[in-house]
Amino acid sequence: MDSVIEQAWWKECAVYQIYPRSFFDSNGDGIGDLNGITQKLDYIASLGVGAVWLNPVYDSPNDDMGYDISNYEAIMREFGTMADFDALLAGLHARGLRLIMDLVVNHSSDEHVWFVESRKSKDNPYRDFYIWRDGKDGKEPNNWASFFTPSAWKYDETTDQWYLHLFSEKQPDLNWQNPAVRAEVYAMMNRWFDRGVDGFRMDVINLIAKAEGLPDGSGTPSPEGYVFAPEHFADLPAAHDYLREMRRTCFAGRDCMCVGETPFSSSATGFSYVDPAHRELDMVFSFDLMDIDSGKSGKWEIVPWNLSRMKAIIEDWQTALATGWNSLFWSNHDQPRPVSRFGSTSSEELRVRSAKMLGVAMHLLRGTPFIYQGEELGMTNVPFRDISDIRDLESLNFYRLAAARGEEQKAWSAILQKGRDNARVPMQWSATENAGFTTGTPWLMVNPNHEHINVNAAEQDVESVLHFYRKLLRLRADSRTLIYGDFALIEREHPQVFGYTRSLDGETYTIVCNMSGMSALLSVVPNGDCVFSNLTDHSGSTLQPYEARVYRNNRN
Ligand code: ISL
Ligand code: CA
Repeated sequence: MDSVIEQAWWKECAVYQIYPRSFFDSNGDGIGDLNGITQKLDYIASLGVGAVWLNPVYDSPNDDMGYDISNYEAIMREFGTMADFDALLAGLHARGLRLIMDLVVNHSSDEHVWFVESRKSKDNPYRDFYIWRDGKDGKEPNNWASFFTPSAWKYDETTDQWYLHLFSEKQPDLNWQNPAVRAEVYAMMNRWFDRGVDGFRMDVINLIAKAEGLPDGSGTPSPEGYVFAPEHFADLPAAHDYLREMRRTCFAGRDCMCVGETPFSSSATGFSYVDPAHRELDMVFSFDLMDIDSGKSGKWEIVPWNLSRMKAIIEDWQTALATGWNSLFWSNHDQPRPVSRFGSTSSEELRVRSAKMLGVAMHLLRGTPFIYQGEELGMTNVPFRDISDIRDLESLNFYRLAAARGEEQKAWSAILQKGRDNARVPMQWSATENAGFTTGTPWLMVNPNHEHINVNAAEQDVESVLHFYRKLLRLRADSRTLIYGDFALIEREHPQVFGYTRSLDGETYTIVCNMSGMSALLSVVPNGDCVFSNLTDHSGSTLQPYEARVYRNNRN
């Protein structure tokens, strides 16, 4: 180990991500809630994680499922009360679990009082909390495309100006150039810290600074004629300045962590955020792996993923952040289910085996593993019947635009593979109606496969993905080498096997994973004993389809 590597709780634990709307409904209204999470705390603790990250639980009109916040210091009514929140926090802390909150401050809801004021008049004290511009010849101030709608601008009649929204029209971008905005955000964060939360996951935090003069993007226009221009809003120097200011103002003297979601960032840029020399963030969520099956026009242009590219991405990030720290994840609330995407659902046996293999491949890398709810069961993508089953605005907007071009068939097949609702259907607790998630009508359909993929069934089956995940987390938690050891890629040219070593103080772990549905011959059988595997028979130089093995070699 690099002796300069600082030890920290957030490096040693795994984090369980909870999408509160879909975790557990305690009062039968079909919507998951805080009390529902509190009722499941023993389950969460049983996984062996050390922290929980909650997707946004703040007051919100839910245009983008809580990522449009109308009050940063109130709990969404459907999720409960501040007293429920305090009870959840106390319950987590009583079990030695830390709580990481979502921080969504690139934008607010248009129903936030700041924006309600801001849009009233050009001289309103909150006017400069957002980014307002005059139109050009009756059109948008520039050609920027938004993530969710054709244009990133919305005209507002009251003052005859346009406001910027990189996401939906109900998510106006905050103006971080304004020191008053920054002061409000930092004060709000400090109040949450004072309440006892242990960290933040920072939504699109590398987008908070926009290029001076808001220049037009020069890339290829969308069919609607707008240009997606991250060169003018991602990773700008001012974003680093703001994050350093935030670090000083909110984190000094606290043992808290932050992980920034950073779309578009390269590994070099990622390192610039987590570089211990001027630590702005503790970790970043990179998108390189999540974009591995996206074509030039973005996520909906689906291309097959390829193992050599996957190895290159992982090696790149592991190497670039060797003196920093990585986050490790196969999915989250924005991504399809990993077993459907990178493993196999062709049989029940292979679903279980490949879900376990993916866990091994990711969690023993150098970094902090994040587990998205249901991953520990090997939950799969969802057989949505048609667009009326979908609730996510990203998929709905994409479908609407595609339909206008007569391409709804193509759009639908892309939504089935990559739509965000695949991850957002209710957690599968039991084989009973609605997967045991609610006694009412769930806000989003449950996956019919809850009849065999569910927590109850997994608890009773010693061979389940769930039991395997518990063992995997324990393996990592008990080993300094697996936490802090150096990474090196092996089986570099192998077309099926992803392999690497982790080494510390003379001990080496070797991890080999067959990422394919065909048996694979290892070029070299690793030294040492096979101490962990997803198959009971794990000898020799041939890996079965989706087999994973962990070897340990200790020369001391
Ligand atoms: O979800 C995506 C791809 O399907 C991304 O484009 C996503 O919008 C982007 O990664 C930012 O995500 C975050 O901010 C969004 C919110 O909708 C996502 O849920 C959140 O994770 C806006 O707040
Ligand atoms: Ca509820």
